[in-house]
Amino acid sequence: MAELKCILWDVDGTLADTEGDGHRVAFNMAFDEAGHKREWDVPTYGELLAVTGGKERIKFDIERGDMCEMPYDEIAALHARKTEHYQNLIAEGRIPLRPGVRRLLEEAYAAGITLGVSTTTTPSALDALIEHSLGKEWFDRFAVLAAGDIVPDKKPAPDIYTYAMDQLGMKAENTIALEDSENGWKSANAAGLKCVVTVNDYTREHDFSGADLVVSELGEPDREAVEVMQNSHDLDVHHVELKHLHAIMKD
Ligand code: XBP
Ligand code: MG
Repeated sequence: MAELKCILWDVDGTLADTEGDGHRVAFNMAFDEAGHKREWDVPTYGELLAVTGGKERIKFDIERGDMCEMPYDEIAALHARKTEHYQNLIAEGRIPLRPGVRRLLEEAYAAGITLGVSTTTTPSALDALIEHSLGKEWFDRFAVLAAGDIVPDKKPAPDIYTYAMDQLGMKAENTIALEDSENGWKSANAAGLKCVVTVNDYTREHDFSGADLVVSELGEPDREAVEVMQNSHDLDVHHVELKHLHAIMKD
């Protein structure tokens, strides 16, 4: 039983559905531009999401024989172009926040809860999403933006959560994670955090055994109730509110 002081947000799939229409499209644009005969369709990209990190994902596709061999600096350059394409797609305003994200962020910020980001994504890709989908004021409202290669091991390793908590001087017992994927949940769990999962089309069938609450989305008060798929604390949920996060921490 502990007090909720901090919420750490995952980005891709949690703040916004960035994977299918954002990252995937940007990877394909970079592949095409560089003359690689490879296109990641929606189901293929779903498989590849098991590998976190864009550079790691390309490397995996090469190692399994679906892309031509290239040295690591070429992978890094290809990924840098992908990030530029991604930033442009985000700047076009194509990817809105998921339902309830802004509402819960605002509620938590107004309540004085420390807010941070813990993501596998490249920092400049995160910056684009904050600027164009959330709003520039959130650069100051998030107390930490933990992203990408800042830690050696990406999710499902706990490193990015541990790093964010270290930066904030927060303890795991006072921090909750918001995630969308099995790798994200495993990362948060390995860091000792409680976790609420909002699934999406790519992650609906993932294994979230042990997560505190698994829902279809955070939801909104004026929309139909969210689908509750796992409810370890017997919460009464129409849409996920700060009171539910407090209740999970206190249980
Ligand atoms: C999602 C990821 C990322 C993105 C692509 O992580 O695994 O790799 O798919 O971003 P999270 P990059 O849900 O933790 O944000 O190409 O910038 O790696
Ligand atoms: Mg995610």
